[in-house]
Amino acid sequence: MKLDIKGVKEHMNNNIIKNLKYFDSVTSTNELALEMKSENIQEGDVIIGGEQTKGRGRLKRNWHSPQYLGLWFSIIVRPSKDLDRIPLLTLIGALSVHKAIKNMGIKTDLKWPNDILYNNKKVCGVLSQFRSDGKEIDRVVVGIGLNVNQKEFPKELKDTSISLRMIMEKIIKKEKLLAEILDNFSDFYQLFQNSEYDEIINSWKIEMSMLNKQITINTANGNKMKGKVVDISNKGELIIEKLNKERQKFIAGDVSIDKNSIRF
Ligand code: BT5
Repeated sequence: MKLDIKGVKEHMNNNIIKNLKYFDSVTSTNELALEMKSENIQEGDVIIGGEQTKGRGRLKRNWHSPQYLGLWFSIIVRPSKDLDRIPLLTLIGALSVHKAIKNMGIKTDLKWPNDILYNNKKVCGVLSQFRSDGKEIDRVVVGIGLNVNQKEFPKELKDTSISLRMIMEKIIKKEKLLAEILDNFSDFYQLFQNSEYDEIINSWKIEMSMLNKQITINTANGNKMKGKVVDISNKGELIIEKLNKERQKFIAGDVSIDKNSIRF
């Protein structure tokens, strides 16, 4: 069913989110949010799509976003922070969703940096992008894709994806859920603006099962590295310890937990 924006607003209670802008069909809510003229946006605008015809993942991957079956939206913020803190906003996006669905009784796992998994299947992905005018950040767009009411997925996603409906075995109302996610985002964003980074990272680490596990990380430039996850820095970097005990930080990458990984 189509999202009822009035219903979302009725459930929402925070100081950050100001305007919910709904489009029945968009190419990509992130794309739209990035393209809008500076004077037409403000912090706390949210662009929501009923469907996305060209939904995007990281590294130009596709994000399957069928009509009315999920929550496909982008939150626009204009933080007063240095660029190197921006990755934390991706973590905040995922944490906000994670907390809302935990409240529904669903226990999911946060996979650094941008995934929410249930039984190893992806229920949500986050893509943060920014626009800057020279040195200054003009806006950061935190794009969130949450599978809500799909009954099935296309062949290529079937084994790796899941929706809340498939988990709960019932149709989920999207309005209250979105309101809660936006309220959570607002709370975490306030911590971010107050530079309370450790609070954010601690909330993340509690819910992340890859801590202390052996993983392989594939970086955007094609490098592969193995190690044990030992921490997340307060800039949102994954810190791994290699066999020779040397530690290395990563700001992006695709992580897989190695089979037979031992929990230390
Ligand atoms: C992501 O990328 O997970 C980021 C997804 C962000 C989507 C939101 S929706 C609103 C906003 N507007 C956009 O255009 N994007 C954002 P990544 O980690 O690179 O994962 C992408 C991979 O996930 C794909 O290559 C597929 O394998 C898989 N995938 C695609 N659609 C999926 C879906 N609906 N559910 C689960 N997995 C999916």
